[in-house]
Amino acid sequence: MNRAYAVMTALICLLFASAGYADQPHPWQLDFQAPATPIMHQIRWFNHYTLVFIVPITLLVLALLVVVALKFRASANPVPSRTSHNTAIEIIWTLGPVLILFFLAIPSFNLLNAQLEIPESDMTVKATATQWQWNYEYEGTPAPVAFDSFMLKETDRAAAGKTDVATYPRLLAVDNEMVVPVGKTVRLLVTAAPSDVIHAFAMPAFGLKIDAVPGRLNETWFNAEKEGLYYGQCSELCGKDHAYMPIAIRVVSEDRYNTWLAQAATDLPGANKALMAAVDAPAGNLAVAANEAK
Ligand SMILES: [Cu+2]
Repeated sequence: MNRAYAVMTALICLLFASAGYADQPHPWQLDFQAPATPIMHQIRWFNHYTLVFIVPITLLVLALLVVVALKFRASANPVPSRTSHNTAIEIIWTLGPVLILFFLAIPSFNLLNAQLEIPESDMTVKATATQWQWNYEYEGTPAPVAFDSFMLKETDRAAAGKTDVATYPRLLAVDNEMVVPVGKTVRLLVTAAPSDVIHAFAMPAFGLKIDAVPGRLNETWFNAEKEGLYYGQCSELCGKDHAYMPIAIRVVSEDRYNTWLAQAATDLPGANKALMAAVDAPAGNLAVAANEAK
């Protein structure tokens, strides 16, 4: 029994390991995408916690409706009760919901606080939305690093070295990903270009969703826990190509990030190619990484 369980677990791990590197929605997915930041862990926990209240309440209301419809229907109950007050019941149905709301409000405010209170950050990236692409600007770097990020065109796949559709899915992959180091607190400034429209920066695995408004600088943060390639989308209807301005964040080790950043200032395509070669090549490099980790 135990052995069967272990085999099952191993199989499931293998199944997800292949898809796990690029964090994106899966066919028939239930629940959220796998969390990759502390905030998303908290959101996921709060979702499940809320369900503990919602499910019994929904079932209770359904049961009451069924009982009332059957027991008090005109044919079974020709003379209806004329009761208009019942102090005990009124106290219960006032205090009950107050208590329930109290138990929901406390963790809800905690979560809001955690999202809105930006911890001391290690770096700042400004994301600017335009119809219909994103621009990323790294603040406070030795040399300025800023670039546009467009959805990857199918015709550009081969040239970009992004032929693997599992890692670089259609409609989600981009030409230039935002690159950040793992385990670092990234302060994210989000806006839209002047005289553009409202967009929204959303990254489900990070629990991030914030409006990009022209003339307004919104601020949020994330701290990615594991390396990988994460996908999100513009989440505010912004015109005909709203569906075609995805967001891709590549989380890499600090060393690789620093190497990338240094090269990206002068040669972004070269920096991206070098980074991809380092992280995408599976077996060989993983073994090297594992050895380095020891
Ligand atoms: Cu948009």
